[in-house]
Order: sequence, then structure tokens, then C-alpha cells
Amino acid sequence: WDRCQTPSVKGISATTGQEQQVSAQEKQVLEDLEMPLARRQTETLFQEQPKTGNPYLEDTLLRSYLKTHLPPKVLEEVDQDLERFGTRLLTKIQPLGWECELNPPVFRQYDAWGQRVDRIDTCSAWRRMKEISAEEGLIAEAYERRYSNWSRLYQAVKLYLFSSSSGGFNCPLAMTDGAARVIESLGIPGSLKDAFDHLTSRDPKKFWTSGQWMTERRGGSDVANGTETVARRQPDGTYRLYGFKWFTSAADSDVTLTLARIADAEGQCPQGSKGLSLFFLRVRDEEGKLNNIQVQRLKDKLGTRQMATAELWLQGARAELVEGRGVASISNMLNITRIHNVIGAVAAMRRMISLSREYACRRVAFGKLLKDHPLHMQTIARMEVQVRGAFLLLMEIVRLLGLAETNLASEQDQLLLRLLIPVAKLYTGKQASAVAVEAMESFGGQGYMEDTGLPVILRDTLVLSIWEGTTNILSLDVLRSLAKSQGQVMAVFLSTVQKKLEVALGTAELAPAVQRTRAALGSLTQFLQKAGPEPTMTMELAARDFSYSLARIYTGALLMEHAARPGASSTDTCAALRWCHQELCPVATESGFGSYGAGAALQDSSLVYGGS
Ligand code: UCC
Repeated sequence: WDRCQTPSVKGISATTGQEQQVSAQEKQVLEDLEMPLARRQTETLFQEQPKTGNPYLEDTLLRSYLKTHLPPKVLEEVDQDLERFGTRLLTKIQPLGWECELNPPVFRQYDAWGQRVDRIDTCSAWRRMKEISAEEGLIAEAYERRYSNWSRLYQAVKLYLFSSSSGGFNCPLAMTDGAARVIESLGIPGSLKDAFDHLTSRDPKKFWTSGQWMTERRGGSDVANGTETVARRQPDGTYRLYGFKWFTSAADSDVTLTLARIADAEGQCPQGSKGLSLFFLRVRDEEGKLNNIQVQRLKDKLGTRQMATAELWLQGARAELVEGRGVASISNMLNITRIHNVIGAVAAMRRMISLSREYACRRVAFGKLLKDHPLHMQTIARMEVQVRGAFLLLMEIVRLLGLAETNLASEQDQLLLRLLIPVAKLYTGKQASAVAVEAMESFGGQGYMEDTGLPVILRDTLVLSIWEGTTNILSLDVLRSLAKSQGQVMAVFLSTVQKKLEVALGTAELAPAVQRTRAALGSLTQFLQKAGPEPTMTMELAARDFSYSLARIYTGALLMEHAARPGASSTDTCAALRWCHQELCPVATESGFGSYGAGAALQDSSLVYGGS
């Protein structure tokens, strides 16, 4: 208080007349200091923090989906657990997630006495997340199959609710799930039984997480040509791995799956995709000593800073051969981690929109709450349509996965799942980035402030279109699924959408959306007929727009199906109509524009590098 007083007030020496004047001035100044004018005027401008409640109870779309699809007995049990979990997320897990952000992992290469230790120290909140993951059965639920084919969907819902509060722990969980799935799909070989039990355990003391060491210096996307790690067979049948892994996410994991080339007696290694084998290894031994691995450094990343991503030297790491067809085997893992990526994308969108929506009920601008500004509401509503579509696409995939894992999936279901995983991964990754940026803007300058936590969500969202395969790589994977199935995936796609449209036809209000989707299906079919069955330059150039078209058409059909169910709300109809109002088949439009010919490719180069 004293320091705020100016010298003219504190020690004035003057005549009586002057004294009276000074005393009046002094009084005024003192009054002003008690309630400064500037402060009086700005007191009403304090920002109100948006506060969201139980994420399960607040998610009306999630709840209506579960009510529609789950058998009543399953719904009853699951509903209770999710409400309890929602409270735990709100009161306990969210604060832990923030602690993880504030205390990122620290790498200590040497101990005080100069010994190389290569320790990755994580914070207590991160370690607590691991225990909570086990207690909540975030991996176990999918493998215990208490609810048969619905177990996978139930697990995905828990992960979706957990994701935005997990402080980045959703990443190791994705890889752990992927590793468990690979082991399970191989029939749980005896030598991996113990690992499988750890990965799927509900006991926090027993639970292990897994890494997925795929990326080397020469290959992020091009795994087949970029993998240099060599595996040397030992007399006891195990292998020792030598190589350098350039990105290893969640490097504090207990075990990992990784790729290497098996050297023959002469030390020669087979090259290319077919030369890669899949290995399992424990990162540390029982005493915590690294398995002939050196940590070179931790990565300095834009986001996901709560999670340690490391560069690792494998210097004879003991490993077990899992499968000879390395890329094909690890693709089973990729398909699971890509679904987790979708979960992360939908969760991030939902979180940002919830915060934005809540803030609009508190923040006054131009004399009224943001929620009473139609343009602001239009912006949030557009985001809401995006997240609704993405959510239903996610549920569709995990529903199909649940069927596949319990041998209840038809051949069509399996083909559809193969196609929809890359489609959903690439599309929701892009949606999430766009929604996160838009939602951040809805907070004005506050959205840009670190301590609001909003930039963290944005940073962590931006990686979703990169890891687990970039948008273009995933678009090419969509083409791979077409080629491998000789077009069958498309036949199933078209007939499934048609069936959903027939359901939608029962609701008159949906007619314009049905009509637009039918037209889009027609354009898509025409495009495919013109492109022909063989992989061509046209298909490669069209791959991204083609995948976007599949995503938009299928999501539109899901929104309509949801809006046509008994008890659907006018909001469900509105979301379906708005979704289908966008360009549903961009590949047809661009094709008409001539974007996919050899001439267009030359133009692209010239636009990028300049040309005469
Ligand atoms: O590790 C990373 C970060 C970890 C963080 C995890 C967190 C994620 C969730 C977070 C939650 C919020 S990132 C590492 C990411 N790396 C990638 O995703 C790799 C991207 N590259 C690709 O996907 C490429 O397309 C490759 C590697 C698959 C291309 O390899 P090839 O060898 O050139 O491809 P081929 O020859 O076409 O395929 C080899 C075999 C074939 O089977 P066979 O031998 O039976 O003909 C393919 O059919 O693999 C099969 N295959 C697949 N099978 C390839 N892709 C798939 C697939 N998606 N599904 C089924």
C-alpha cells in the first residue's frame, strides 16, 4: 500500500492555504487509492472460468447412442459405471492430468558419480495415471469380454471420456492395446502369455504398458525401406537387436513391439517390406536396468509434452521373435492405435466445444452473453455438427471391431472395418485440428493463454494427423484396402450406405439429406468407374479427396440413421441435414476440374517450385 503512494501525498510541507488545498487533494487521492477509478471501471470485466461437469452426464449424444445400441442389461451396468467414472474424472483425474502437463518427464543421463544411468523420470501424477488405467480396466475391459462384442465399445467409451483428462497417458494406452491385440491375434503364444496378462491386467502393481518402436531415421512413413535395425539370432533361440530408433513414444513403457531385419549366417539382411520381422522385448530387467539400450535424448516436441518420446540405441537388446511378416503383423497394432487416434480426436473436439459452450453462458460482450450472439452460436453449432459426425463414426468402428474380435462379424463387417479405420483416422485428425483452432478463437485472447490449459489441448491435437500415419499415408492405405480386397470394400461401403438411407427415408425431414447423399453416391460410383480397377496416377492424386468423400458420405449416413431412430430429437435431424449440406463428394468435383491427370501433376510441381 505504501509503495503505491506518490511522494506528493506522502510528505508535503506548505503554507496554511496551501495546506487546506493540499489536504483536500490528499483526501481525494486517498479516496481514489481506496477504489481507483481505473479499477472501478474494470471490475466487471473479470473473465469467468468455464466450468464443465461430469463429462458422461453432459454428453447427450454419447448417452443417446448407448441407449439406442446397448442391450438393456449391459446398458444398466455400463451406465452406472460411466457415471461413477465421470465423477472420478472430474474430481481426481483432471487435476492429475494438469499436473502431468506441468511436470514433464526429465531425462538424466548420468548419476552424481558419473555413471551412465539413462533414467527417464516421470512425475507422480503420470505414474498414478498408470495405476488408474489398470483400476478402471481401460485395457482389460476389451479383453475380458464381459459384455461379449459390446466390451470393445464400452472400453472405447471409457477411453474417450478419459482421453482429454489423461495428461497424455492415452498414448501409452493406445500402444498397450495394440500390443495386446497383436499377441491375442496370434493366439497368445506361450512365451507371450505372461506379457499379455500384464498388459491386460486390472492390478496396478502388475499392469504393464507397451511401446511401438517403428520409426527410424530413414523412415517414418516408409517403414519398409527405412528400417535398418538388425536382429542376430542367439544359440538359445532369442535375438539381439542392434539399431537406432528415432521416435519412441512413451519411452518409459515396460515392454515394446518393434521391427528388425534378421541377419543370416553371413550377416546379410533381406531388404524391403518382406525382410522385416516383428519382435517383442522388455525395456528393463527386474532390477530396472535397461536391456542393452541407451537413451540418446528426449525429443523436444510441440505438444504431448507430458509423455517422454526418446531416441534409443539398441545395442544388443534381448528380444523375442513374434512373427516373420513384420509389417503385416504390426499393422494389427497400427489399426488399434489408429482407432485410439480417432478416440483422441473426438475427445479433444468434445472437450474444446464443451468449454466453449460453457464459456458462452458466462462471458458478456457488447451488453449480452456470448450465447445470445447468433453469429457466435453459429460458429459453435458448426463445430458441434463436426464432433457429432466424428463421434458416430468412432462408435461405428468400435462396434465393428467388437464384432470382429468375438467372431460375430460377417465378411462384410470385416471389410467395412478395414476400410473405415484409415478413413476415420485421417478425417477426424483433420477435423480435430480445425475444431481445436476454432474453439480456441471462441475464447478470444484468453484462448491463447497458457495457464487456461487451452493451448495444451490445441498442441496435443495437432499431432493427431501426423502420428500413426499422416493424412496422405492413410489415404494411400485406403487405396491399399481397395486393391487388396479387389474392390470388395467399396461394394460393402456402397450397400451399407444404401441400407442406412433406406432407414432414413422413414423420416420425412431427412429427405433433403437422403437426396444429397444419393447424388454423392452416384458421383462416387461414376468416378470409380472412370478411374478403373488398376492403381493409377489418377487414383494416387485422388486418394485424399476420395478418402474425404468416403468419410463425409458414411458419416452423413450415420447421422441420418441416428436421427431416424425412435425418440430422436430435432437436434439429431438438424445435425444430419447440416452435415449433408456440405460438399459430400469432393473427389467428383475435383475430378471434373481435371485435378488428377498427369497435366495436373505437372501443374502442381510448377505451382510449388515456380515455373515459367
Ligand atoms: O509410433 C508412432 C507413435 C506412437 C504414438 C501412438 C499414439 C497413438 C494414439 C494416440 C491417442 C490419442 S507413430 C508410427 C507411425 N507409423 C506409421 O503409422 C507407419 C505409416 N506407414 C504406413 O502405414 C505404410 O503404409 C506401411 C508401413 C504400412 C507401408 O509398408 P509397406 O511394407 O510398404 O506396405 P505393403 O507392402 O503394402 O504392406 C505390407 C503388408 C501387406 O500384407 P501382405 O504381406 O499380407 O500382403 C499389407 O496388406 O502389410 C499389410 N498392411 C496392412 N494390413 C499394410 N497396412 C495395413 C493395414 N493398415 N491393415 C492391414
